[in-house]
Amino acid sequence: MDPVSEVRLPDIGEFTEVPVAEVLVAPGDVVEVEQPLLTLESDKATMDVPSPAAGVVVEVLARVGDLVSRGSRILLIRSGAEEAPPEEASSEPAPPSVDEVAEEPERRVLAADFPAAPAPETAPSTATRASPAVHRMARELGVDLHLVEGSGLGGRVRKSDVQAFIGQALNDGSAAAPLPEPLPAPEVDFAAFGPVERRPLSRLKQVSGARLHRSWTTIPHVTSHEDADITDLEAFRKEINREQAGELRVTLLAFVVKAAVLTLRAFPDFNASLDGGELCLKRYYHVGFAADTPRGLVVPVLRDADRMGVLEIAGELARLAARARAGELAPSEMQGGSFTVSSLGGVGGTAFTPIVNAPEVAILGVSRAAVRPVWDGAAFQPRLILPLSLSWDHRVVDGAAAARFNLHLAGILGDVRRALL
Ligand code: CAO
Repeated sequence: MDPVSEVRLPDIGEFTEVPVAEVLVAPGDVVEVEQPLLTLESDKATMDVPSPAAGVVVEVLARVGDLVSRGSRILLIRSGAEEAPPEEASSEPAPPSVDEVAEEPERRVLAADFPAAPAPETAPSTATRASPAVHRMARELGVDLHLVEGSGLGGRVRKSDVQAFIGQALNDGSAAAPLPEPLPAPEVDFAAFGPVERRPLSRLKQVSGARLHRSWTTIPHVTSHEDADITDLEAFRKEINREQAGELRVTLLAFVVKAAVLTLRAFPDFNASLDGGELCLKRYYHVGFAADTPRGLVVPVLRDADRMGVLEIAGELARLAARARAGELAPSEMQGGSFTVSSLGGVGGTAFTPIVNAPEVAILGVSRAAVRPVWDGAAFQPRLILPLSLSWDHRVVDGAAAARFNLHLAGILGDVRRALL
């Protein structure tokens, strides 16, 4: 039988009566030389107490909370043993090792599922790989200790490891803690509340819905609103339509597209896409427009709108809208857009928040024009006012630029002579 010896606390420098924060071994554990036995935690420092010998732990004398100093008895160890004595072995499967438990997938899942749940203030179990102080530090800084490589004995994570991990994360841009998954929609038995009818979503709605959801959740949207006085433009439009004598119907949307292209020329950041860390500024002006069809929303793209006059734009809009409603658009007719206009003017509404058509940077929503009283400095005048709602990606542009964009656009729509400038 190998001799049993006492393990006492070695010299720990100036520290005396230091609380035991964590006991890392239990009777029957096989320990190696230098394997941490205890963690001590004072106000100023946290330290592991390594085993001076290899052997089997016979009895642990120190408990969490005990105050220990140099020479305090920590545990009894049967030195020289390579493995646990046969009488202590059981038919139960061996418990997982410290590392196995620490890396156990379930533990990660739980940690990710409940990131905001406070960790217990009691001393952690032997399954953890860091002292309570390090756990507390990691918790305060939002660091998942499972991701931190420990440089301490047996791979234990030290404060310096957490600091190094944060420094690295800040450098490589991965510092932000992953957001928790949104809660799934609650499962409700609607039929329990009254009669219901179920209808499958069209394929188009499934596809466009997924894209809209992606845009809405990945792009920081802001919508800026502006009113355009289109009283004169509407008179002009009617005059043009009279001249067309039914050959071509020029809708307001054609003027809006024309004015939008001229505004994009003046504000190129809105005719762009984020591409990696760069902004890809497009030198082409392909304007998509949302079209309501029996199958759902589609966005045909008017190519090279900058090379067209209003009449040509009107003709192209009518042609593409008809093809959209008939479900005849080719994929190429819905690709390559650099900016989108979504007009609900023919339907109604005073303002709305269009969702940016990623990877574009901005989308213009157009609501229904209405006659409103506008103060001209001396009296209220009845003016036809068109509400504009520009949604934009705040990663690329800011509010001042969006407000200027809208003012420029409203200026052209308010006086189409500006299109000549
Ligand atoms: N204010 C007042 N009247 C408006 C208007 C506005 N902003 N925009 C259009 N109108 C009028 C038109 O002038 C037209 O009247 P007239 O026949 O007297 O000229 C009437 O409303 C119908 O216009 P329209 O909708 O047929 O034509 P359009 O060029 O304005 O729009 C299209 C074409 C394809 C964009 C449209 O049919 C459509 O599908 N709109 C829905 C877009 C949509 O769903 N957007 C939301 C996307 S997010 O879900």
